[in-house]
Amino acid sequence: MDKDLIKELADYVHNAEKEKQEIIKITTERYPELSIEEAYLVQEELVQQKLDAGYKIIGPKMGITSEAKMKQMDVDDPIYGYVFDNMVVNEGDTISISDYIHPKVEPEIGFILDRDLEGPNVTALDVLRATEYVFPAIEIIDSRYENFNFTLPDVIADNTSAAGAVFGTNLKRPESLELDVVGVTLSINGKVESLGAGAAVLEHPANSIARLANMLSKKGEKVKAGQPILSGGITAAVRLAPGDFVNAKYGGLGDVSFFVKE
Ligand code: OOG
Ligand code: MG
Repeated sequence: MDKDLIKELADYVHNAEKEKQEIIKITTERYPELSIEEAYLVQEELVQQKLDAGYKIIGPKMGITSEAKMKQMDVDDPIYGYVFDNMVVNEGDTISISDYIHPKVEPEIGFILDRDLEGPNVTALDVLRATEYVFPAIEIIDSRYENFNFTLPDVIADNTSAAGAVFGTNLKRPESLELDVVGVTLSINGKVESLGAGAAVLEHPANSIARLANMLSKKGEKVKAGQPILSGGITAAVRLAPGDFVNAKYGGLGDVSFFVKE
C-alpha cells in the first residue's frame, strides 16, 4: 500500500468527520482489500493530520471489547483508537447533536495509570498494579460511515468512531472495587436503555488495557501514565436525540452524565 493511497483514504475519512457528512465505507468499492495492518496505517495518518491541525491526544481507547458490541456492530476483534482534546465533554455539559452525524453513547470504565506499560507480555495483573485510578465514563461514538455499517478495517481507519468522551470525576483506587462485577446502567431521560457489568469487557476491564499495551507494542508504543484510557463499551451503544439527559451509573464507582440539545 503506497503513501498516496494511505493519504487518500485518511483524507476521505477525515473530511467526513470535519464536514459531519456520512460516507460509504472504504471497503465497499474504494479499496475492498484493506487489511487490518493497512487500516492502522490509515489511522496513523489520520491521527497525524489531527496533530498537525493542532489537536492533542488525550488518551487511547479500546473498542469492540464486549460481546454486546461485537454482536451490535457485527465485528469480532478488539481495536484501538485515540480520543483528542476537541472531543472531551465535561460532566454535566450539553452537546449539540448538530456537531455529530448520528451519535451514540456507551458506558465504559476508564483507567489512569501511574506508570507506563509496555507490551508485548502485559497481563491484567500488571495493569491493576500500574493503575492509579479507575473512573466512570461515557464514550460518544459517531461512525463516519453510512448507517454505522463497517468492517473491522473500515472502523480502524475511522479512528474507531471516536467522537466524544465524558470522563467522570469520581476517581477510585482499583483495589477498592472488583471491576468485573461492577454493574452499570445507561439511562436516557431516566429510562434504563442498557445495562451490564465490567466482566462484559474481555472478562475484566483490566484485560482490555493489557491488550491495548500489547497491541501498541507492535508499533513500538506504550500505554502512558497519566492519560485517561477507555476500556471499551460494556453494553450495546444507544442512539442520541435532542432533549436527552444521558446518565451512566456504576455500582461503587458513581455516575456520569450530560445533556443533548438540537
Ligand atoms: C466502533 C467503536 C467501538 C467500543 O467501545 O466498543 C467502541 C463502533 O462501535 O462504532 O468504541
Ligand atoms: Mg467505545
